Amino acid sequence: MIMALLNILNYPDPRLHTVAKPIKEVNADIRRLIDDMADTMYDAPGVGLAATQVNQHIQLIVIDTSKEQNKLQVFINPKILAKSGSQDYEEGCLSVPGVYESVTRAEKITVEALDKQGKLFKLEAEGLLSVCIQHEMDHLLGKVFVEYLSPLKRNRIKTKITKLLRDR
Ligand code: GNR
Ligand code: NI
Repeated sequence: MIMALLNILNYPDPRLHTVAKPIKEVNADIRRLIDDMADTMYDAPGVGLAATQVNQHIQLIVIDTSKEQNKLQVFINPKILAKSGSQDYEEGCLSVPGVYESVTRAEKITVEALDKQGKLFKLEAEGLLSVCIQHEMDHLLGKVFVEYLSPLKRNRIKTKITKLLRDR
């Protein structure tokens, strides 16, 4: 099997702030992108990837929070129907390499989305899966998790990553 690894945009790339459009039809092109995004996520490695991060501004997310990394979950045009509670989680992001910071989000969520076959499904999530879905849905809105941090922290992160990318 030939893998296609996609380039991941790094913060503070302005393209990360693009708002993604809904997908009209789950066709072969979309399924190819899903496969390439999954390969890219597993290779990184990461537990999630939003199409925004690979410069595709459509509402598509892949997630795998399983220990064995063998339970791929696909969310197309996801909508949060309900949320409750709150939790703090130390988040990281493939677009913000080497940065881990605590973010407060809803504890439990109910999400509706289309799967890889274009079939509507509903899911209740908590813990890491809930955090990850919320983190990825933010990407689709053009939002990166560092935007929850103070301007001081965010500026330090911008400088750190710009240097990291310059020196590599
Ligand atoms: O790989 C990832 N790990 C992670 C850890 C805690 C909270 C969120 C995440 S998502 C991240 C992959 C990523 O950047 N997805 O957009
Ligand atoms: Ni991310």
